[in-house]
Amino acid sequence: MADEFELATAGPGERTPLSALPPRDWPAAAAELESDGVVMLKGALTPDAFAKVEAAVEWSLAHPTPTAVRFYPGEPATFFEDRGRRHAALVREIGLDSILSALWGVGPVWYLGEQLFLKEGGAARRTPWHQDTSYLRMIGSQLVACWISLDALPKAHCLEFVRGSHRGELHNGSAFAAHDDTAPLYRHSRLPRLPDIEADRDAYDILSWDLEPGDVIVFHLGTLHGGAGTSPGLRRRTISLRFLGPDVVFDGRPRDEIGAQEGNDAALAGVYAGLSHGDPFPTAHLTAL
Ligand SMILES: O=C(O)CCC(=O)C(=O)O
Repeated sequence: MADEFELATAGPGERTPLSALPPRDWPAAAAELESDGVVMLKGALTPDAFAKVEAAVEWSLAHPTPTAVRFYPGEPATFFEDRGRRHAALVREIGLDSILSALWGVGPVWYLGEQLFLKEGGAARRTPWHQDTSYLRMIGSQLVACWISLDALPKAHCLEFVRGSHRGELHNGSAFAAHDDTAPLYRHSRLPRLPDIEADRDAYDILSWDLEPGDVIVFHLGTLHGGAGTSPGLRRRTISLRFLGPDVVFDGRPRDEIGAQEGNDAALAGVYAGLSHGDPFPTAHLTAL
């Protein structure tokens, strides 16, 4: 199953070197990612690469995994989410591994998997503010998502980021509860509850952009991010492809003092098994690019 998409549509995943990608000031982009926790790479995908991402997302939407969910099921607009590790070949073909090596200055790059979001059928609500590191047990600077929207998005509907928040504290996750975006995921946790950023937006340095097909946002998984609600008539398909590099180690701090540690990503329990705080991840459990 893991290779189904690769076999069906993408071939073996031939690598795209940095020299074949649109040129960029990579040191400047790397500095922005390090200081802000996020960088928007304008036109990072060639039209051919973008078409491949679109085909991959459409394939995934047509072949949901057993973990696919519809958030806020009582609401008329669809807010669909799914995750998997079915697009390593795509990553190589469109050059995301080359981009990350350029941003980090080192290899190797490992693929953690993809998460898909589909919002359609009316005004779908904002994605609650959160840090992805609340749902993972990983620490390090080389821990990022490449977030790609297949649909042109005005800034008001783009994912938003709190500048520099990847250097701040780790919060409890959002439970994605309909009544309260900050409702904690872990019920018995020492992690502080998420701040209500929406209630006090002026107190935060919030970044977002007008996006066109081909743009890629790279963000550190500790960066507070949220937003990207839709208005009627706007269909928004996005994919977040997640990666780690060699400086990432196991985060042994408990997420919940009593309950399960993995939040909504039980698939990672096997990756964490037997590790102590600060241990590197055994490469056998990771997808090398
Ligand atoms: O696209 C979205 O609405 C959410 C994206 C997100 O939270 C993520 O990629 O971690």
